[in-house]
Amino acid sequence: MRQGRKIEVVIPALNEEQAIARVIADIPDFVDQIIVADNGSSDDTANCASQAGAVVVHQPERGYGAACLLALEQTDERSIIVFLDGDYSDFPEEMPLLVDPITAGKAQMVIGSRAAGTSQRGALTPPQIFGNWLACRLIDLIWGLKFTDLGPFRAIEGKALSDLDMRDQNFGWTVEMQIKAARSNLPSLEAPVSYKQRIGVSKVSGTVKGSVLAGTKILGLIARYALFPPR
Ligand SMILES: Nc1nc2c(ncn2[C@@H]2O[C@H](COP(=O)(O)OP(=O)(O)O)[C@@H](O)[C@H]2O)c(=O)[nH]1
Ligand SMILES: [Mg+2]
Repeated sequence: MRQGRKIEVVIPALNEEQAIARVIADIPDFVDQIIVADNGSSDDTANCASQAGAVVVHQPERGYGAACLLALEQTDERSIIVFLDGDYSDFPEEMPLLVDPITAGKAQMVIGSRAAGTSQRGALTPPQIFGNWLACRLIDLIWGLKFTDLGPFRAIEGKALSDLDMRDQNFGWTVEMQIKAARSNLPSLEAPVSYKQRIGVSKVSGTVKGSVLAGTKILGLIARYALFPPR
């Protein structure tokens, strides 16, 4: 509980056995539940996560978004939901920066911006920096809401998140949430967060294939929502 609000953390994880226990250990004590959504990791991620005190859900459908959607079934709409990566690149101890504006009623969604914060050299790849900047510029141009990053570390009101009716099964999850927040004028803020080199191997931006797939998916979603806005 934080300022009388229940706080639940969702961590999508794929083969993060080296990092997941350290991520969970650094999560502040005020968090009520930690849910690790495992996508059939071939390493010991699930076991390491449950030994570290997390609830583990198993999502057979591969994909970051699919993992988040399954984890959300374990959460309470009255909670504040915090998303965090499982590779120890975020600083879980900075969670109050994201949660407190929501408990204070200043916002319903807070994005942790690595662009506005301090990143360790090499923690963000040049295509990632450019891609996030371009996506944020387009969201501002099309829907008039300013963001500086599509950062994974973020907090949102549980009810607001379910009202956004999230659908994306993989790399489009973060941008879908920000597009829908902009389209529905959800009171949103950013907070500068720190970012460091991950432990282990990247599944997305650290690979050419992952970067191209993620980049295409992100720009494709922006184009789709701009040209064929769902009623
Ligand atoms: N469950 C699940 N998690 C994933 C998948 N792909 C990536 N992740 C997790 O999502 C987070 C971000 O992925 P990562 O490889 O670090 O991408 P990067 O930060 O863009 O390099 C990490 O915690 C990964 O373990 C997936 O297909 N399923
Ligand atoms: Mg990462």
